[in-house]
Amino acid sequence: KRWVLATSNAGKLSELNDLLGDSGIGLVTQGSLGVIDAEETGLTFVENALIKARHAAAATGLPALADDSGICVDALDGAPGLYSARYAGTHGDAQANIDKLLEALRDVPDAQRSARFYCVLVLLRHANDPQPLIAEGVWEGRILHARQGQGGFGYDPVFLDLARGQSAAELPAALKNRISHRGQALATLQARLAALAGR
Ligand code: ITT
Repeated sequence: KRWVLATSNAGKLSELNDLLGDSGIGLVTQGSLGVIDAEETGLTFVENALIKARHAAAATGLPALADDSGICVDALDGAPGLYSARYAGTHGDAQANIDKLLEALRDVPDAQRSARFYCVLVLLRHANDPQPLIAEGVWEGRILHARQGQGGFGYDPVFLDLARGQSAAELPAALKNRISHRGQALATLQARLAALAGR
């Protein structure tokens, strides 16, 4: 089976490919099919994921998977949240986004640096599918005072996984996938699909 992945984010693509492993589902990116990014005009992660999946399904005729995600910091009232990819102004500039986040939290002590990654996955079987499969995942942690680690993408170098005492960028990719917001969301989505298939 082939699904179009409604993303231009290479980090998401790599993680979702790893997570789908030998499931029999092959992801093809919308970019490789000549589909340009949808405008993310929603006010929630769910809305944006639906917008992206519908756009990709309509343009390609394939089932479409979309991931809308971000990092929510309590001391910043949930920011960057929905705007995580463009927090510092330029879409996808992880260096600038992290710099801005560290600056915003400069004088905030550890006890008040709690944060969570949030991910919504939407699977549309076709563009007019009235019953999208929707799954979410949450990963709790804390914002570090400086970058640690080289792996992952986005905010991973400054996101501390409390249970392991390492940043998301220090965790082996397979471990990050097992515990992350995205890993949890995909596991839930796959369980739903399996339940549907078994009906
Ligand atoms: P697409 O819309 O093309 O999928 P995007 O990067 O614009 O890509 P989002 O609007 O969902 O996607 O923004 C998600 C941002 O949240 C992403 O750019 C990262 O900065 C951050 N993010 C999400 N998941 C992350 C993860 O696992 N590790 C680090 N940062 C993450």
